[in-house]
Amino acid sequence: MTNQPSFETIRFDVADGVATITLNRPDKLNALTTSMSKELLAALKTCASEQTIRCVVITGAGRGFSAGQDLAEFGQVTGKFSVGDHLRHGYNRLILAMRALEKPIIAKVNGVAAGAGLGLALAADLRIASEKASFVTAFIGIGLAPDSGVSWHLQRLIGPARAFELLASGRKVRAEEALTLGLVNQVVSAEALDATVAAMAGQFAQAPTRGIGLTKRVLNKVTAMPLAEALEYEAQIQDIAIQTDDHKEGVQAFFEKRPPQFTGK
Ligand code: LHQ
Repeated sequence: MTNQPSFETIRFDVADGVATITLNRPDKLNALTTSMSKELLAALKTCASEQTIRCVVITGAGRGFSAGQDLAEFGQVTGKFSVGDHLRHGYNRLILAMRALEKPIIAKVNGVAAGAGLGLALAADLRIASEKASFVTAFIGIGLAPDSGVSWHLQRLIGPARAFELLASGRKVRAEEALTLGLVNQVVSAEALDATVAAMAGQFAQAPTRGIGLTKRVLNKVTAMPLAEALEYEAQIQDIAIQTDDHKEGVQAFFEKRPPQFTGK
């Protein structure tokens, strides 16, 4: 990739097919501002359009992943402000862009993920957490209901009763409990987090990207379908997947008894 966009509130680094987006307001635990949401959306657009990017990692600088909406910025709004519009123009677009990105997204959860920051972590395809990570729904702490897709993702991941308990109490869930609940895929020591995620992202960057993208498309779609429709949708998507170069390469490599060389096409 030649022209990497430059940002103020996030870092955007691309190397070896992996784009790493780092929320970069460490003094405020990477609390999300309007400019940060805009920059995140722009970075995700680049991830979608740039063919050489085959995996995305989202993480936070410093000791937090993200403490959610920056409450100082939010506190400054006056006049005819609509929180609904704030969500529609900001977090809703961001969460939808993450789900629509047909490339794997790993949330590297280095520290606390709260409110809309939790929303970002949950909208990723996988969550790898440091033992120092924690998860706080946070909305109820300021008298609010969930937003940023947290209601939708949380109850699918851990079930409605557990989701309700976490949303209604706002209590902090530490990494080990998050693993037991199914909120994260893996917990590793803080020292091992970078290497664990780098190894996983490196594997995804060599994987059949279109097949992974279509997998994501199927999972997104079938969740709202009855079985018969889901089966039909799978059949339609498989008609697309079977045309990819990586499918042909996978079958050929199998018969030639060699490791496949996937190009992501
Ligand atoms: C913060 C924040 C923060 C600003 C820590 N903002 N500075 C959408 C639309 C509209 C409205 C509202 O919301 C939403 C979606 C949402 O995200 S709602 C949820 C918003 N987030 C929260 O309510 C979480 C507030 N933060 C906390 O509860 C704690 O900070 C957590 C549990 C995340 C971490 O606790 P600690 O590890 O003890 O850190 P800390 O509280 O000491 O924070 C460190 C610094 O970060 C501190 O600044 P300072 O200058 O005093 O060192 C905090 O003020 C700042 N910070 N969260 N959301």
